[in-house]
Amino acid sequence: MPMKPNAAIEITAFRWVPEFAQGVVRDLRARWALEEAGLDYCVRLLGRERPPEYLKEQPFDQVPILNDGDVRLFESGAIVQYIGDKSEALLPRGGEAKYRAIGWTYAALNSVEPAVLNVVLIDVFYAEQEWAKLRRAGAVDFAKLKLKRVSDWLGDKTWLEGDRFTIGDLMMVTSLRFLRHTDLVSEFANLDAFVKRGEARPAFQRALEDQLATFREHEPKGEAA
Ligand SMILES: N[C@@H](CCC(=O)N[C@@H](CS)C(=O)NCC(=O)O)C(=O)O
Repeated sequence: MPMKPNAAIEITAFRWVPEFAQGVVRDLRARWALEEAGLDYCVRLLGRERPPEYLKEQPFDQVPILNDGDVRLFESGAIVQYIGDKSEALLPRGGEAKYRAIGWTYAALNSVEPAVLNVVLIDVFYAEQEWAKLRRAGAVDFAKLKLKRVSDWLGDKTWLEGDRFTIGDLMMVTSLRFLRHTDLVSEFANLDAFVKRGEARPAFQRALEDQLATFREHEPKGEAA
């Protein structure tokens, strides 16, 4: 298990989050990539209130960041690409294959995730608001269009670029998992199978279990919950 207290690579994660976010907080991406790469890492846990200095590490006060010696990174996409650069298991070494894998990380973050998060925001944070009830159908249609595009591209391939798993798949699977409270992904059988293939990878399982174990350990008790 690459999670080691004194490892050179450090990431940040939350000590605890409410149940709707457990298993999808974005440090999962860093953990999963590090597990795939077989790189040891340690985790600095943060609470709901971050120390003001954290803004110097993450300008948006979010998780994750990654520190590795002189390299200090924020944004899960950049972090996963950095880890990919350290491991051919995640990112082809050069040429078109490398940049197509990187391109899919942008596609996940920029073409798919905003549409996905629109639905999540409505369902999780604003479900009771009148405007959200009116907006939901449109948001779902837009998300479905994005899912259909990915599904059509994927076809009967195992991963987005064929037989080989890359950081692009890692990012896409984690973006699609934000919809786990809906049936939207399972409406596309190949996309559903794609997400399940990602989740079945031992590296993903270890990453998920480590994130969830932290939340179990720090579950608020009594009135603080
Ligand atoms: N674009 C950023 C988004 C990071 C992000 O949204 N992190 C969430 C957890 S998944 C967070 O820290 N939320 C707390 C907050 O925004 O206050 C990335 O991909 O790293």
